Amino acid sequence: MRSDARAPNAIEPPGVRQRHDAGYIIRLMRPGERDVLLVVDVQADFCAGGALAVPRGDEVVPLVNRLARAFVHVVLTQDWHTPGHVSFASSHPGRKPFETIELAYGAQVLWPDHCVQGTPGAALHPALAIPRAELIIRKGYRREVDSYSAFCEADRRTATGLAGYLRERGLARVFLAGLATDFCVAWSALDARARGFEATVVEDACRGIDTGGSLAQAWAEMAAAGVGRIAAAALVA
Ligand code: VGL
Ligand code: ZN
Repeated sequence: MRSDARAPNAIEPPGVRQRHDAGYIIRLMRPGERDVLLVVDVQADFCAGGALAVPRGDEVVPLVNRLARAFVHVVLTQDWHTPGHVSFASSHPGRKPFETIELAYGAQVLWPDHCVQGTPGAALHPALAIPRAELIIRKGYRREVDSYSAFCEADRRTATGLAGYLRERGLARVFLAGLATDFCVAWSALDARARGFEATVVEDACRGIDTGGSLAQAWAEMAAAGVGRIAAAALVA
């Protein structure tokens, strides 16, 4: 990230520090009292050996742990589905994972069974070490409705309560890391913006699924919505 490459969504933090790194000047920012790290779905099923493994998903874990130590406030999310959940291909006879169907609330990508409540696959990744996390938001826990977003279920009406929590605590800037960039991270970032929060994706602390062009589409939608992008190096010195 070049210091002179002032992207439209670049962050102008108070107390900017700088680090010189291989010819680049990296603007460092120290997360403060109004900033929160939202760690999205770093769960066993989304990592190697899991039911819906995100390519190289495990790689984010050490970086997410380091990021979390740099933040005053950290919130985690957990994808948390019932058995027989509507987002599972196995719930729709004749359908296969990664196909899309139309449900009452709109298009739904079908997935392998994953993150079933209380199963080992739904647990946070065993190497995730964030003892200070203040809140864990579980989402997608109703059989008939999915929820990629940490803020709002796929019916686009039912709130998870996260926006209220952040507002009541004076947390205005949301930094996102975790899995998957093109689904739960992107939907959460977009919903954060729609609810009046600043949102910035820590790009190298996320990994995508990328099915049917979903990754490029997610980045385009996030850019259009004013979601910022930052490298972890700007936050962890
Ligand atoms: C996710 C697909 C299905 C995610 C959750 O965490 O991005 N993706 N459920
Ligand atoms: Zn899910």
